[in-house]
Amino acid sequence: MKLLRHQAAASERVHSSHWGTFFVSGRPEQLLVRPNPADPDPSSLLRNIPDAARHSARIAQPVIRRGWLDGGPGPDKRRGRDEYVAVSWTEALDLAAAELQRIREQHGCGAIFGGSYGWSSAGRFHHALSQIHRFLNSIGGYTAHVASYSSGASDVILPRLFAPVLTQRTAVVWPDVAAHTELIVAFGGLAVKNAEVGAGGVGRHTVRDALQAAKARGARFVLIGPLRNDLRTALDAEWIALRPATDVAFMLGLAHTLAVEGLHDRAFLQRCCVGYEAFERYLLGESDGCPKSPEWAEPITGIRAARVRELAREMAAKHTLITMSHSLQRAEHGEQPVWMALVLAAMLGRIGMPGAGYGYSLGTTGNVGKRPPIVPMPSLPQGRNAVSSFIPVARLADMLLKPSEPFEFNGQRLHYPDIRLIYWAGGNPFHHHQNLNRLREAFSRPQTIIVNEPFWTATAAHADIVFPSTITLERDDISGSSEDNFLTPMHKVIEPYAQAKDDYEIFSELAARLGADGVYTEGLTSAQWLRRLYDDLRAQLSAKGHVAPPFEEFWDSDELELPTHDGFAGVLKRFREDPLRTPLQTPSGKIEIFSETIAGFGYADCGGHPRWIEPEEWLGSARAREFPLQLVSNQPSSRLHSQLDFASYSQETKIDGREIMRIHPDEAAKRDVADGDVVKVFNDRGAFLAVARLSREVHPGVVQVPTGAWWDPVEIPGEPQGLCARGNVNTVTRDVGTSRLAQACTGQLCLVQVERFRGAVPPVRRYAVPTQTASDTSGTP
Ligand SMILES: Nc1nc2c(c(=O)[nH]1)N[C@H]1C(S)=C(S)[C@@H](COP(=O)(O)OP(=O)(O)OC[C@H]3O[C@@H](n4cnc5c(=O)[nH]c(N)nc54)[C@H](O)[C@@H]3O)O[C@H]1N2
Ligand SMILES: Nc1nc2c(c(=O)[nH]1)N[C@H]1C(S)=C(S)[C@@H](COP(=O)(O)OP(=O)(O)OC[C@H]3O[C@@H](n4cnc5c(=O)[nH]c(N)nc54)[C@H](O)[C@@H]3O)O[C@H]1N2
Ligand SMILES: [Mo]
Repeated sequence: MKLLRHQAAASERVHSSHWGTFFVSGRPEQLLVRPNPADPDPSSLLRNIPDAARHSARIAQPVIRRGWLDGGPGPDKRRGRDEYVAVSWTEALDLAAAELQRIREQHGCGAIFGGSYGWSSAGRFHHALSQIHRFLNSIGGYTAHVASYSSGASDVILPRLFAPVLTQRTAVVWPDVAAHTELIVAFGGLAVKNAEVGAGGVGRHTVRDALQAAKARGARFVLIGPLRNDLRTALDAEWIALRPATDVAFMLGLAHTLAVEGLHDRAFLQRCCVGYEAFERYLLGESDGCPKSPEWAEPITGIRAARVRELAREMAAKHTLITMSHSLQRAEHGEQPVWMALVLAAMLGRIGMPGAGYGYSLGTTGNVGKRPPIVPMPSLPQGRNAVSSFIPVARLADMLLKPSEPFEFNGQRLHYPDIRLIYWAGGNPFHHHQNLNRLREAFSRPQTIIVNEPFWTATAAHADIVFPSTITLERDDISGSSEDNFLTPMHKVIEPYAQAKDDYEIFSELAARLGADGVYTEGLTSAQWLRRLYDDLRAQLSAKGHVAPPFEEFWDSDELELPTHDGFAGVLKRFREDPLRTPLQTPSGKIEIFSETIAGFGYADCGGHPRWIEPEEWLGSARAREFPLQLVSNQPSSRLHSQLDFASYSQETKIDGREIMRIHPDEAAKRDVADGDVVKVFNDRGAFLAVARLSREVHPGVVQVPTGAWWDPVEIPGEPQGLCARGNVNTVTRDVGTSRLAQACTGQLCLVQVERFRGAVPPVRRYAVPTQTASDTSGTP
């Protein structure tokens, strides 16, 4: 264990973010940011920090929506279109506490939706999600959510087949890839830009170097996906540009070749897996009369059968690693590719060998595939939630629009709770959710919506009560990720903006008004909490025989490097050696190629083994006649989701404030669209504007626009639902679950049409207070 110092200048303070550690100094309006010199590949996202702290997008004081203030709580279609009235902290806190109390008394705590999904900011103590959950638990509980937008399908299915998503993230570690892998078949790629971030912080960015080391040793890369730049050009990858959403058909073609040519590892399938026989009957067409041969797959995927066959043979001959990005499962029937890739890796028989097998989600963030620390990172205890109702996270709008209606989830029949109050802190549903016009309708239903936010996001602009939160630079904290072995002090660098308060302070004030401050704060200041969290970590380390320095020494350093262990890779190695003595945590103790449990649920959209199920929105569906382009809405390269979208680096990747849409030149020509034209991207759910960029790195039939532009629908003639002028992709995505099993987010893909925008182009509005704020009655300091 080591304390590290990196010779920060006297004026600099060490700080951290989801995209890395940095040193900061300078004026709040224009901060000077220097990446951690010990980081071999610091993230460019740091360039969004200098001008963020005092941007006009900051929320300056507590505000109340005019309609709520005048008319009281209740459903209201003006949400998102109303003006705001500035009030004092006391008034806002009194109103919010009284409303929480009213809902609690009249409807019970289950009527409060506090799931509050979102990435929030780095920092173990001030982590907004931990704070809001602890607060709501202290006053009686809340309706929660399960799983994530990132890996909602895998979160549910992988533990039944292999291991929980968090566990399997170390199934294959980067040092082993660098040293051993001969062939990397990457479904959805291994985009280095995605590895720039990691929830909680990234001590060292190591993915680029690991890929390069594998390449230098002679590893070959195959990229399977619609976009060429999902793998670095320096890796000389072969690009197999298949139609999006058809990977399962492609994989079945590979599996079929392995099976008929006897290239599958029968011994491994026998020893370490269950259910191969049932799957093979489907694969060979014995159960349904349709062999899943490469010829069968070709018209679905668009990939020549001969190419599939060659690749299958090469995969069997080499030390092969299959990786898969989360994106494939953030789509209709997203459970299937996750499962099918596991089956393919099992057939190759190298699961549990270093640098081979199945590296699900490797590369999707900077910390997947690192050796994890030997103790969990410190975290704020959540208390106990006395309410048992929950939703799968992406069923948010369904819950609000269909109270009391039944739905299926993971073998259970549940009912949507009747939500009267939403409280959000640390997330942006008007970024992350699909079909935003529908979400706006859903957000008109509750009686009250409360949001804590540092910035005027579309979510804040749909709330009734808005509390201005501080950003991390305005408070002391400790950062660290449970998958990374660096703990970093985050020093307060600047004073809170205007009247902003820490979430901890806001919730303490509310808890006090609701008679729960003792439970929520335990009588501790935030400085005392930091010390407690650190001391807990110290005690855990000490129990494992490691001596960590006292808090003061840690606080004076720049990083604490923690010891690591071999993670799930080590577990899999032992499992492979002796599956009976060291079983997996699945029902059979083995890898489940056939799952009796899932088969027992009787779902038509997710059966007992993986299969090709045609989605409703793909290039081969009837709907594609009307909306013939598949929109890939992937993660942005210049920001984390919607965070700091207004800041300078994010803005550099736009044109006149609008997102860029990449399109193949042939598709552009069909539509008379030239490079640089403003285009309308639309379907029957909505429309947004973007700027066309012609690119041969995009599969024909596909257009790509990154997520993260702040939703800003402008009402113009001829566009009854408005048109998002900045280019938020979720204006057009589809709000439907992956299947009855996981009910997960399917936002990555949807069908659209594109045309040159011929009207007067509406300007992109400034990132600032939505509509006109009534004159400040409280007096901003
Ligand atoms: N179409 C489509 N949609 C997608 C995806 C996709 O691939 N395609 N991907 C999905 C995925 S994987 C994810 S994870 C989600 C991400 O969705 P989110 O996690 O909701 O997105 P963020 O922009 O990170 O939102 C975090 C919010 O927290 C606020 N915040 C930061 N720090 C603090 C703080 O200290 N206190 C408070 N109160 N607030 C704070 C930020 O200002 C920001 O508004 O999006 C999903 N949506
Ligand atoms: N810079 C940056 N990095 C990030 C984030 C960010 O916002 N910014 N967000 C982080 C988060 S929360 C998450 S969950 C991860 C998400 O990690 P991922 O889900 O892996 O990331 P995406 O960029 O959404 O998708 C990766 C690629 O998948 C490809 N793809 C889409 N559909 C298909 C398909 O049907 N088949 C195949 N073969 N490929 C397909 C697309 O070409 C896309 O570029 O990224 C993390 N990293
Ligand atoms: Mo995510």
